[in-house]
Amino acid sequence: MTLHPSFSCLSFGLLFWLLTTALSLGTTRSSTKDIINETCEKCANQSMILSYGLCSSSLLAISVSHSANLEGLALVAMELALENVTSTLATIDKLLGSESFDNFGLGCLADCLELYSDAAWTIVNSVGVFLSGNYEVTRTWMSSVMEAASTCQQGFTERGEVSPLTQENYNLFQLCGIALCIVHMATPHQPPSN
Ligand SMILES: *[C@@H]1O[C@H](CO)[C@@H](O)[C@H](O)[C@H]1NC(C)=O
Ligand SMILES: *[C@@H]1O[C@H](CO)[C@@H](O)[C@H](O)[C@H]1NC(C)=O
Ligand SMILES: CC(=O)N[C@H]1CO[C@H](CO)[C@@H](O)[C@@H]1O
Repeated sequence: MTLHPSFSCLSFGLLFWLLTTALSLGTTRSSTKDIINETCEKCANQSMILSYGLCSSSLLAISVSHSANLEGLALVAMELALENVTSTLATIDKLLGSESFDNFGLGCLADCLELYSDAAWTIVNSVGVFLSGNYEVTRTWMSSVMEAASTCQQGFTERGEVSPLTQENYNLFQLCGIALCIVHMATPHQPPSN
């Protein structure tokens, strides 16, 4: 499988560029207040499915997040999702070669490989669309990646099998959900007509 080296290069190139972009977006704020916890709390409050713990620990670990505004945090979340997808592709590749799955399991893994390959490009394109200011399309695409994680998970569980990608699917679902929530918060709302 020759997919992964190119995804890794893409991911690392994008990481550098993104963090630079996130930093420059972040420093446009006059005061650099750390908004990570507050943002994660709002997202967890608004949604039954998003984890405050995963949100804050994921974002707190990236140093640029601390000086980022909402747009910067959304980019960090998308970059983390892309890194997860890249490493999960390598995991799926290993599982496919492990000879420990029957035909049903191999079929599920092949489906997941395709879902995750598509997800990588969807996230890359979402970043581009986000930077061009189309937050609606960004949200639609990030929610399609959440669906991809669910679909990968369901492949195994439909037959009552335990998915070997349960943790990976959960992490991707959460990271994209967090990105989606932050992009939503960053979306300018119609001013009330008063
Ligand atoms: C954010 O929350 C974490 C625990 O979730 C805590 O360790 C940290 O001190 C908090 N940071 C701020 C700035 O409140
Ligand atoms: C989240 O919900 C809790 C409990 O309802 C509330 O105390 C807290 O202020 C909320 N946080 C934010 C950031 O809205
Ligand atoms: C392999 C990898 O990058 N996994 C990460 C996916 O995202 C979660 C949540 O941020 C991390 O805890 C994992 O380490």
